[in-house]
Amino acid sequence: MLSTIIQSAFAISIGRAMLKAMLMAALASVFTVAQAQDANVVTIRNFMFSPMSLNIKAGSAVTWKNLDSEPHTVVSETGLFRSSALDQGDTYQFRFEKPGVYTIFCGIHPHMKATVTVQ
Ligand SMILES: [Cu+2]
Repeated sequence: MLSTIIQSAFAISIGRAMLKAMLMAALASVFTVAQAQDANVVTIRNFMFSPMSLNIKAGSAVTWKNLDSEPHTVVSETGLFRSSALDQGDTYQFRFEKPGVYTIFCGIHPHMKATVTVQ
């Protein structure tokens, strides 16, 4: 009798633990997806933007981060925005409200180009 109670209590606690683990896994995957969609980060490294083309939804922000020891800027070809010189580790953020294809370049090294496509 007692062993039955202990066994079923054990079974319930195992069940709960599994349920909790499954719930945590589900939450973790939702969180990862949400983060991935939100984190539109373009890194600047070796005088290149990476990724060179980025697709985002209207209303999303893009963050550029300079990893080079040389300063870089982030400039929109149409003059929509222009960052100040970003030193190593500095970031610049711009939120794209309107759909379109935006060409970005570095004002110091104009051969450095990238595009942001806003849907
Ligand atoms: Cu540059």
